[in-house]
Amino acid sequence: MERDPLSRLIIISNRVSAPKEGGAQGGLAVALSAALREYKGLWFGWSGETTEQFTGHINFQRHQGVTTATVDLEEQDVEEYYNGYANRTLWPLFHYRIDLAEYERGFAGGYERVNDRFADTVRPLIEADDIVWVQDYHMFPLGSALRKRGCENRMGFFLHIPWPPRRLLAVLPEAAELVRHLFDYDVIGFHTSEWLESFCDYAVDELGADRDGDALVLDGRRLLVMADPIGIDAKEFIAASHSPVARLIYRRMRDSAVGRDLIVGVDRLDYSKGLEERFLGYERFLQEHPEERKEVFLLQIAPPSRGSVESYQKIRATLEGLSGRINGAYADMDWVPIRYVNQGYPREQLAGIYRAARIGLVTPLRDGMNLVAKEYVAAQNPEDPGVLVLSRFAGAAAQMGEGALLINPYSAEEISDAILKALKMPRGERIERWRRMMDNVEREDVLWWRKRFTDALIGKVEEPG
Ligand code: GDG
Repeated sequence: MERDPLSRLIIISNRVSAPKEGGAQGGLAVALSAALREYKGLWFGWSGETTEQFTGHINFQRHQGVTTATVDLEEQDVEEYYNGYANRTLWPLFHYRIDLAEYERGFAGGYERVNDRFADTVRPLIEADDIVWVQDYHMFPLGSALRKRGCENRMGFFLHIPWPPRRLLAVLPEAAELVRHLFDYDVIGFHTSEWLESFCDYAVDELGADRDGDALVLDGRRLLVMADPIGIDAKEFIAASHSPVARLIYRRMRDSAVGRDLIVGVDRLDYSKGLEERFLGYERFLQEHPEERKEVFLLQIAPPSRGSVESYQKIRATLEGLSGRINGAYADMDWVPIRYVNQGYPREQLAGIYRAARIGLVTPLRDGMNLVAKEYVAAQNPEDPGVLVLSRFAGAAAQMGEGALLINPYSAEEISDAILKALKMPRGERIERWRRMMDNVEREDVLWWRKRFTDALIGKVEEPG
């Protein structure tokens, strides 16, 4: 089904990150910039800045073919909505960390207030034929708030993080209300069928929704549910890995490795990424295989994120302690087992680092998808690719499972065994495994993801009746 050429795409997400060279753009930002270049329309959200008094003033900008429209929020909004409900309540809970989730009415109230503010501000920008696509857990109630303001457009919602099992979600005081809000969208997308099934379980068992083929029906509202795994901009990333910058960094990494194998990890510094478990698994490997010790080193790139949230300060301190302890125990005058770096690198440099690495070590405890796993694959040399060691709890495992070495990140032994297996893997097997993953990375890229979602959204318009 072709979309109406007049309809624009309005993307709404918490943070709007205009395309830029380099810098640590998150997975979402990278994906959406690529999608928006294809469409007219705009990307609306929070500027990341604060203001004394919320005015709803919109700042329009245009960068590399993408129009952005951003608003500033008050300090209190940021505290309650962003640092509070989004990152201290929803993020931990949706990553199965009920031990870290905080439930405060003030957070929930701030979350609703900010979603109402977004709705008030963006509503006048939405024209009758526009398709509206809301992104992620900061904005669950936005569709509902827009409907209350008379918005009858096709509206879709995509969740970039896992959807927790029904009984975990029940811990959230506002769970039922949040899920009801989602029925004001026309389509909801998840990365995997696992997250989708958990959502359906909740809607059916707790709210009494009915399943009808690919849709759920509640109080007369029909919500199309789909698994739509996000990909990377594969062509762009392959090109990045052949750029002069990537080549230079590749050589620098190889020179500094002096014949040793590089194991690489790249993650926002977040407790969901299994960094502690990764270090412990690597430590286990060093303990169990003294003969391999000086043959490898781990480069962990972990740019800090959400530093004003206490659990993020804690994980940072834990990792500093752990890397210090492991380096203290095993380092020699000419070798350090872990290079732990708390800064981000431009994408082209990252591509060169991935390519130089014999192992990509990706060990989240839960992850909606995990784009680093796919970027690592895309950056490899087809003649001599590295091995992806991947957590079975990342959404990416559903697509990369045939080629990656899947591990349970809670088991230091499994991580250690997989590192050894990857180091010893013959070139033929490495190529065969990589090819399977690369086929998927190229086929199911970010354009494929976006098209499947917007097609589903538009398809609904043309449904009879
Ligand atoms: C959320 C979900 C889902 C990281 N360090 C640097 C850097 N990065 C880039 C990576 C990658 C992105 O950040 C991280 O994406 P992930 O997918 O791994 O993780 P989240 O940020 O948690 O993203 C996740 C994603 O949304 C999309 O739906 O996959 O499950 O949690 O692109 O390369 N980029 C640069 N320098 C760095 O140092 N340039």
